[in-house]
Amino acid sequence: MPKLGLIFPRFRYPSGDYPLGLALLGAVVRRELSWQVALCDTTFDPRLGHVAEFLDRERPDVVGIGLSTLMLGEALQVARLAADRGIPVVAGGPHATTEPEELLRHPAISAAVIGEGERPLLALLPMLAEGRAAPVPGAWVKGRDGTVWPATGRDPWPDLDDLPLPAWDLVDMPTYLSAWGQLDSVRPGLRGVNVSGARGCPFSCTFCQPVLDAMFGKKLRQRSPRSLVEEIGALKDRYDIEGFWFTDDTFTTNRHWVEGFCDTLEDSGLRLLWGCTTRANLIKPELLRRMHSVGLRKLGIGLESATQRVREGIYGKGVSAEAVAQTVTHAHEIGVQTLLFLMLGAPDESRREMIATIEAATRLPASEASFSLFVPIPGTDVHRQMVAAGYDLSRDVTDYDYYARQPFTGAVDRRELRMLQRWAYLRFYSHPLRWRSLARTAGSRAGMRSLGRKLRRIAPGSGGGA
Ligand code: B12
Repeated sequence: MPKLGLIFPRFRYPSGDYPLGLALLGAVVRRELSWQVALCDTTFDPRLGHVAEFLDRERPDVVGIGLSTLMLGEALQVARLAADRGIPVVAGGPHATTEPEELLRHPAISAAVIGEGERPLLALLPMLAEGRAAPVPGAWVKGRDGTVWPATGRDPWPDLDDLPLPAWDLVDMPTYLSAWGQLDSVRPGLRGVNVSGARGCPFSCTFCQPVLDAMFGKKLRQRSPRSLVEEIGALKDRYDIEGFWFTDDTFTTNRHWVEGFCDTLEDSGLRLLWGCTTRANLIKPELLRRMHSVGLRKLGIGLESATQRVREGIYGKGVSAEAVAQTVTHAHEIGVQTLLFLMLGAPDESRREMIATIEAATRLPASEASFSLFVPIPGTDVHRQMVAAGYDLSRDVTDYDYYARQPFTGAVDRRELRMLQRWAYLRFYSHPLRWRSLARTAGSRAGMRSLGRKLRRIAPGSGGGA
């Protein structure tokens, strides 16, 4: 029986978020092609030697690598290890979606899949295993003589309910469960896992689109509440989870669907705690109350910047600061914690504007805040706009570090920007509004572990923790 070797080359910023996309691909390949599948995940053992051992032990017929832009450098090294052993390599994930041509220029890579990988992979595997090359919907393919067939478009999976359960047996789930931290502020050390309920995003934030569009399309496609609750039930049976977090970009886009999900979850009797991310203008207090009644305890909300000029003029967010303040306050009153997403360092953002964002976030009764440094991801609208405005973004993307360094010089220099980021965390978490939850975190070993991971991200010379 032929074998697929999947590789998740996450060498930096380990986190408790398991490679859900790869686990799904593994399950689909097993079900549809009856191939064997093995998975090498470098998250908790980030060494090239670990990958080489995997390749020599498993001897896969084809290797599939999933990569975001942050993983590009290591992914190319991993591809070379496979090619040195004569194994054809197919790349997929966000970076393959936005830069397929660039990836195919690399001698070790034979195909790059655009967006959803399930259908293209099923078509590619038998072909690559036989050493053939031909056009495949949803993939860029390179022949042995260097001929390249571009993808004619995406080839999405038509019915999300028809996907098998992710192949959890391929992943080190016990380690992921203990490293998972999405609901740590609710209860430190809570055992949980991520789930995905939908694909597609109808919104147009310039720091994200059209990358998400290219991956999953503009139209929102949702799983039925029943299929989702079955997956959550299976996770409870197998791993005794206490909670879960939705990776969906905007969980409450469709209110009726959310109500249906809440009913189905309630009927299941599972009684788990959970969280999700949404836009502040898409969740009214009645819906929040209903979600809270079936276990919602945390909501991720993007404010990005408190100033209209940056939030709307540069990021095109389409959500007012007032809507964010209202939703955070309502959630607080109802008993749902909020995690605010903010960015510092837009191209010409001034120190004063950044301080306004830090102060606005600090005043809100949110339990957590994530102050990222703004980084223009290749393929996004804001990246294009910056290039048109004359910014030099030619820097090698393998040198990008989304947490600790900007690849361009903005109105505030890099050193000061990092200082502002550290000050933002200090200011936010030292405010009396956060004292209670800080005390809870400090009082437990799991809480301190999770705090340590977050602090490593902003510490001088940092390299780990997500
Ligand atoms: C959950 C999540 C995370 C988790 C980690 C998830 C993980 N296990 O890697 C956390 C919170 C840690 C995270 C961190 C970051 N993330 Co993130 N994240 C997401 C999110 C919201 C959901 C991912 C997911 O589970 N999707 C559902 C599964 C089913 O899809 P999937 O994994 O993409 O897999 C499908 C395809 O990509 C493809 N595929 C994937 N691998 C492979 C492999 C092969 C061989 C093939 C053929 C196909 C294929 O097929 C899969 C099934 O259809 C996405 C947005 C989104 N809606 O997808 C952003 C997203 C992936 N993240 C992004 C970014 C930028 C980041 C950060 C850099 C941001 C930051 N400053 O914090 C960091 C970097 C982390 C890192 N090491 O790379 C970008 C990536 C853009 C890019 N060009 O790389 C995305 C697309 C959001 C966006 N639009 O900006 N993230």
